[in-house]
Amino acid sequence: MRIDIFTIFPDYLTGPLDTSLLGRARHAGIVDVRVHDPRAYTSDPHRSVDDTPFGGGAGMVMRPEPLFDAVEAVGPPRPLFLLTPGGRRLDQHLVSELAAGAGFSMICGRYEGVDQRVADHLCDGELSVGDYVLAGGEAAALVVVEAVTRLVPGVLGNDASPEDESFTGGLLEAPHYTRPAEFRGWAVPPVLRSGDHAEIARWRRTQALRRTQEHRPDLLRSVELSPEDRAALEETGDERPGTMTGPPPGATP
Ligand code: JF5
Repeated sequence: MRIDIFTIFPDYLTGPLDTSLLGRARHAGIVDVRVHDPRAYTSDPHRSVDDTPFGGGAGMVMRPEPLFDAVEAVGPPRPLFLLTPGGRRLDQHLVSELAAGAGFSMICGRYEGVDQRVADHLCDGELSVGDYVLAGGEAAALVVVEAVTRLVPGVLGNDASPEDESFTGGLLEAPHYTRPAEFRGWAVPPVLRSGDHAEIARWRRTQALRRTQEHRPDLLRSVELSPEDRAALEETGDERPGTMTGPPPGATP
């Protein structure tokens, strides 16, 4: 997979791209991430990449010429996205689609703005990583690269597929625990140490359902729930033996 990134701050990306999973995947030749600086494609003596906005106003706007010249010189893989808070929101579905392709590219905008002709006549789409404003698209580009490349076969360090993890099946993950079995008085849920794998799978499903209901009820609406799932969600999760202090709500006195 090839991913090209256009940024006026290439140094911002080098550390993350050379580190950990992604660094190893690049070194192994599984992913080919190329960073390009539009400033290198300027021809004016000042090598300027921005200019004042037509119509007035604060801040500077990224000039179209260096971006068009850089993209046309490099011939990056398409689709080419402009990273901006106004773009299509990245989600795990889009991440999987990008991971299934041969590559894509991104232009990092700056918060003041990018000449509109870049979005209109150079890019194939605009992409957002969330409803907040960054100083530039660089951190957003790293989010996209990391989410996509971890799905590329051979990138994940272990042999477990990423299938089991958060958002697959549309639910948040069940909680994880490791040793010690008791830490500062907090015990690991006994079911996880029972060796009963069917019971453990049921417990994890229930935890995933309840967590999703609690933190992301919007996700739950697009999940197919079995009768067992519905039953697990209807229980409060508080019915540990010995903790009941009164009748359940609505009980007949
Ligand atoms: C940017 C204009 C680019 O802030 C972002 C961003 C937020 N979510 N996804 C991307 O990019 C930088 C800001 C304003 C253009």
